[in-house]
Amino acid sequence: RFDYPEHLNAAVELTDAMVARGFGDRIALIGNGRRRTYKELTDWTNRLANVLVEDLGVKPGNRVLIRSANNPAMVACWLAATKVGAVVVNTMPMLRAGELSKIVDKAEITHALCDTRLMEDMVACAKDSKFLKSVVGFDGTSNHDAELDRLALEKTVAFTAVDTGRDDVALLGFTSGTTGDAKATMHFHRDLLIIADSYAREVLDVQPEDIFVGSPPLAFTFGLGGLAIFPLRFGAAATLLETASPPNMIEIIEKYRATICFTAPTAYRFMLRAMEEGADLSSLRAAVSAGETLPKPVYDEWIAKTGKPMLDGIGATEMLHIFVTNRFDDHRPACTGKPVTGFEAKVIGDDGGEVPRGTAGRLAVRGPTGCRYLADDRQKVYVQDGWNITGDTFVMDEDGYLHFAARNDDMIVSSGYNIAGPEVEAALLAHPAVLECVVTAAPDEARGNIVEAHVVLTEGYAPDAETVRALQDHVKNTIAPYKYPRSVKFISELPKTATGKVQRFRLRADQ
Ligand code: 3SK
Repeated sequence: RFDYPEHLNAAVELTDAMVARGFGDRIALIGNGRRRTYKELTDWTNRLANVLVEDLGVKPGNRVLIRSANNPAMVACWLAATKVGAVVVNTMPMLRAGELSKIVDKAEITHALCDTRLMEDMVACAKDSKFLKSVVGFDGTSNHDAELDRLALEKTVAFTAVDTGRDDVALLGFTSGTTGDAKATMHFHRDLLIIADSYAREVLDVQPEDIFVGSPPLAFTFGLGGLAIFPLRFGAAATLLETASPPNMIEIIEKYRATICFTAPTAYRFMLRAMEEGADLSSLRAAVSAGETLPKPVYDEWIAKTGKPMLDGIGATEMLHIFVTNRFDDHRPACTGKPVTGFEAKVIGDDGGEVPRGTAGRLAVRGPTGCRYLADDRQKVYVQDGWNITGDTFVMDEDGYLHFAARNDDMIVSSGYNIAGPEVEAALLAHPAVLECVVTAAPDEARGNIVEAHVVLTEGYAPDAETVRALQDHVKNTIAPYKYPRSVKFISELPKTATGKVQRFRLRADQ
């Protein structure tokens, strides 16, 4: 089904090959006030690729980290690094030095390309790294006013991409493990095209006239697919927002008449309210919702207001992108749908066997894009006979549709972000006011869930608003700010079993 030549460089397919196919003059990327055609993007990535090889000494297989918010320069860096045969790790701008260091160590990153506005934590991470030998800044605002840009401007636009194989690793997708440790899955050059040729082609039927908009970071494979790979694969255009708040997305949808949106239900809820105030979202032909469960009222209201279904889907970094989805002509409320063509899904019990329809169990998925952990014992546990055992409990109904039931681990999904509870606990415990703590998900109207901390205070600290603020600021300064506990509750002791094990469920039940 996904029949690619043995020699394949995904970045070439998304740039040079698109120019060769006649898309050169079409707009590929819009961001930071500028539009880039496919020809301009191709030339830009080739210049950068020349710098990576000639000036930075990047060799095929080297791991290259990119640190940036969503902007065209980040896309250009990712494509350039892919063209030179590097294995790319895209990272979110909110990550702190400690979080970057875990990634650098795990992936053995040798080179980092960093938006100059985000250098501080990158440099702090590089200082003590035994792997990272070069950090070069680029201008994320696309004014070409940084070292990487200056070097690129001196280069030619001709570059012969490294002759990578279709099964060479091109990308490491990082997610925080449930304990906050760094885990990554490896993706091949062909995987980057498969997600476009399966989900984007089959479900979205992307056309060159489409204009994409959305909020997920390019560092999250949901964003990389939805805001870079899908548009570029089909000669469409992507709008990239460094701050993809719902109002900013609405502005872009209205300005460019965007047609396909990728975001989480939280943002769609905001858009529904904005429509009542006159926001014009009529250009949208596809609203893709993933990252958290889509509440039935949002699904219903979207259909009522737009006449089109919102496409709820579930994906995973392990599988690169969405593998189970609703479709325009086949969708149900409070339902994630059926597998994307080329993927299989089943619901299994504790013994690994499939459970009867209507029974809850672990969702397992098998498909061409996964699942290969990087140097991780998880491979033995979570990948069985090619099936990736996800962290989600689902029910498959009599008709084969999948319905989300719960998460199985300590991951908290808030506004589409996966937040590992134990990582927030570790950050809180580093504050002198915290004697013990447990972090749970608390249901939230706007965000789906929020991070809630249950804190036993050290003697001498007051359970007041000032302490709450101090703890929240401390977490924001220690790990990526989006992980901070929006709710902090003070308790006199943690509920524990006779053997001293914390009974998290009792704190959840208290909510
Ligand atoms: O559902 C998700 O969280 C997801 C993860 C990675 C890639 C795509 C998606 C939708």
